Amino acid sequence: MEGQRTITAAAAGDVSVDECRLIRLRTVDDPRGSLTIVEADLDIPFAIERVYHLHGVPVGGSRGGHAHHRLEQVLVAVAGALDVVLDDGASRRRVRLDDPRNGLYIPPGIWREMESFSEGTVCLALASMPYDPADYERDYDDFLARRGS
Ligand code: T46
Repeated sequence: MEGQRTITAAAAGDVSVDECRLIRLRTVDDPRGSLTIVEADLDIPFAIERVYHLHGVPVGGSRGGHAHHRLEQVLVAVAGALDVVLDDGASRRRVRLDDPRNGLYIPPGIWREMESFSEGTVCLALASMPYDPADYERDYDDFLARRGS
């Protein structure tokens, strides 16, 4: 994880969607199946404070529609597939998560929407902070204004 930028809350206002990236997670394959590993501060660039997973989302359903002021996350489609739409107020990227060996790192300051869930999708989220409703930006116009867009 060398050379990566440390993102503070103050810097989150100028984070680009290019700073979201897929992390190929270490995986051990053998005849019994595969085992994928995530160690905090080793495989992903933060200490994990919280874990949750999304499941039972209707096919084609969507979630999200917010940004975070300070939270860093890694999302992993441990089963099924979904699209994550990333938006920094100037640019958008769509990333398909359909491989349990891939984690999508999302820094603070990025608007995200999750769409196009397939049947039986389970999306694991590894989060850098405890749950804090005050960390959410849920109004897209406010988000754009804060980003100066
Ligand atoms: C994100 C995407 C990927 C809690 O009580 N604790 C928690 O840790 C979380 C994550 C949620 N909640 C409650 C708050 C709401 O009453 O669960 C309910 C659903 O949360 P929300 O509408 O924020 O769910 P999503 O799927 O839109 O967003 C979630 C995360 O909240 C968010 O941080 O990036 O997944």
